[in-house]
Amino acid sequence: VAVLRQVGQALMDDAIAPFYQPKIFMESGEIEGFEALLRWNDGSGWQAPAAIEHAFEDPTLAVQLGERMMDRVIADLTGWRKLGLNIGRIAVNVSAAEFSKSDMANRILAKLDRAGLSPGDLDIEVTESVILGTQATHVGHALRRLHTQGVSIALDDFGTGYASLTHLRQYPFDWLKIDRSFVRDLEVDANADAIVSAVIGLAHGMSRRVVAEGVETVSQLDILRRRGCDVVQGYLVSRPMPASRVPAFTRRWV
Ligand code: G
Ligand code: G
Ligand code: NA
Ligand code: MN
Repeated sequence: VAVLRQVGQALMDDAIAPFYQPKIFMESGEIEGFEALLRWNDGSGWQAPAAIEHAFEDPTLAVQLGERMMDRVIADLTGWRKLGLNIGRIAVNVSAAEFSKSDMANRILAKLDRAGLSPGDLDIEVTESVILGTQATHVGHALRRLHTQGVSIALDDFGTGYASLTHLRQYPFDWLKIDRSFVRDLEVDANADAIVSAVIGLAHGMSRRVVAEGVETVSQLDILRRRGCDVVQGYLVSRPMPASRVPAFTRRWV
């Protein structure tokens, strides 16, 4: 309860903001896009959401946090476009509770349209738990509607939850994100390597692409390159950064 009140206050104080972490094409080295990650300012600085994670389960707060993130992402992206920066797509994480409103897809599409952005500018990341939740029907409908309009859909933390391979046929995923626990063990665990290779083969066989999360070392990068991974994300490239640092990063990177 204290956490929920804290988050409500943070929303009022404008103390919720996206940080951005780049995702890089393995082959060309170009920026594929950035993942928007929620940060909140507790008075001592910008914090990762661990302490307020329960807020994502509260239907009202989850919707408010999601709306705030989407509004901030759209404002940031609009500003970067005006500067002529090639930012790529922005990926936004969406929690199960945000799908409880059945018009969720249309609200997102309308926001993009009002800002003069296109659905192709946006990526939606969902975890396996989102598609297994009580809102599964809404989720399926919303994801298909977004995908039909050109929004990319990514299945986050792939391989760590309870989703079955059946979901890969039922939902329109463009991307599988290999969870960072597999990437972390790549160099020391042949089984992690085998799983990563199999996931990449599975994705490519279905004409989907793969992002490896949590890439921290050059040796992990080398293994992922040999396995045919499409895109990498992790501290090796950059930690999540405030919006103000994205233009300089983008200019320096190309
Ligand atoms: O850096 P990191 O600690 O940011 O993120 C922790 C967890 O919080 C991750 O599982 C991430 O997917 C999730 N998360 C980060 N930002 C958001 C957001 O805007 N919405 C939702 N629903 N989850 C987020
Ligand atoms: O669940 P999701 O994949 O959205 O969460 C992303 C989380 O992973 C965020 O908390 C982000 O800060 C964190 N993260 C991003 N890159 C790295 C990395 O290279 N190493 C570790 N340990 N965490 C990372
Ligand atoms: Na994510
Ligand atoms: Mn993830």
